[in-house]
Amino acid sequence: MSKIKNLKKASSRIKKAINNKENIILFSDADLDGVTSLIILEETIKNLGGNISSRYIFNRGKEGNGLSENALKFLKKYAPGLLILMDCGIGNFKEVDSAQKLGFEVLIIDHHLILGKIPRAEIVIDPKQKTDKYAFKFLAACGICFKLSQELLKNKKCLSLEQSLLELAAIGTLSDKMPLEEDNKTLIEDGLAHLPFTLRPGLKVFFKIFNLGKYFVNEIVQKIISILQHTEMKNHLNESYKLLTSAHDKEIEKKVKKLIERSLKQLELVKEIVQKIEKKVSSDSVFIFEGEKDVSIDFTGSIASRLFAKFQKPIFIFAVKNNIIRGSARAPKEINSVEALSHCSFCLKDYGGHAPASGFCLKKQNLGKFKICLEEYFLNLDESI
Ligand SMILES: [Mn+2]
Repeated sequence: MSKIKNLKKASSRIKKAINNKENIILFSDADLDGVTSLIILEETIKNLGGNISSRYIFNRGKEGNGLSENALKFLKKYAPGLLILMDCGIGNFKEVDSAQKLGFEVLIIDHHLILGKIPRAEIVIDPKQKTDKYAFKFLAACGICFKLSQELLKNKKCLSLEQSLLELAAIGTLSDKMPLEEDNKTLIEDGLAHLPFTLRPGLKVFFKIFNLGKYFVNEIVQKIISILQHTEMKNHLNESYKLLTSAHDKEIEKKVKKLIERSLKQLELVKEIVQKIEKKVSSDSVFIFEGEKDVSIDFTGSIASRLFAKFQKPIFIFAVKNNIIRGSARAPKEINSVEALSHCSFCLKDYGGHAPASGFCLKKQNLGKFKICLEEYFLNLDESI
């Protein structure tokens, strides 16, 4: 079977960077797919004797989607070097150019839909590129990073490392709600088989708190996902990253219990907002379009998913902050949410994602125009079906 396009090329480039002691910068999304992608590559590169100059998990609410001028301002001190973008990047046309001007070579590892063109990065891995002949198109970013890790470790296989990275790939793939078939099915089955015996202190603790006699492995994994999917950020890293990479310390159980408490509170808040929106929805609306002032961008996705489960129609939920609107979209099978956003891209600052689930950002002044544009899009779609 053929390999994912540019996987080999990326592996050779990373090996060259390790051998030449170049700066390597790992940059990822803050959700669990992004964080597990970052850790998989970090631990693989370290295992091969490489050094990571900087890790940067971006803050969607503050910096927008993927690489930003703000992040580059911070990272430029590491140029020249190899900048690796994970679970993001495929829509960062301008920012990739800026990174190169600063002296970076850019490697994109993404799995989101291609938005018409491809950024001018040195190497782009995204199985959704038309020119990628790899048959399976629905790996999460962490699944691609796991395959890249295997390519990198080819002659230096270490079973315990591979198992430990598989555990992360399984968690990241499940958290991104990728289809549970083909490559994903294998990754998840293998990863879940190892998880109860994990050596990673930050995962071990969950199996201590949620007893395996009481819960199935996949139930515990779902708990891990809901607790670690969105955690607080400090110095461009989040608590999930810190927990999943920490050595054992006596405080670890206490820290996880705090995270559990916080995620329960967040869940309550999400439920409240969902109920509030449910009351506003009229049964004949073609799509749901609602904004909330106090909601964090981290939760627009889970609010949209809950509403989608109930109404089964296109959902657009957004947060408003400093005149900038960021939100999440969900859509039923017959509708491509990214296509809808792309139809209205003239009102948007950025957008991207997958057909059933995507994200968008715009200036507040364009909100009215955006809604009208979506109305028109869904009306035309209705007529053509
Ligand atoms: Mn992802």
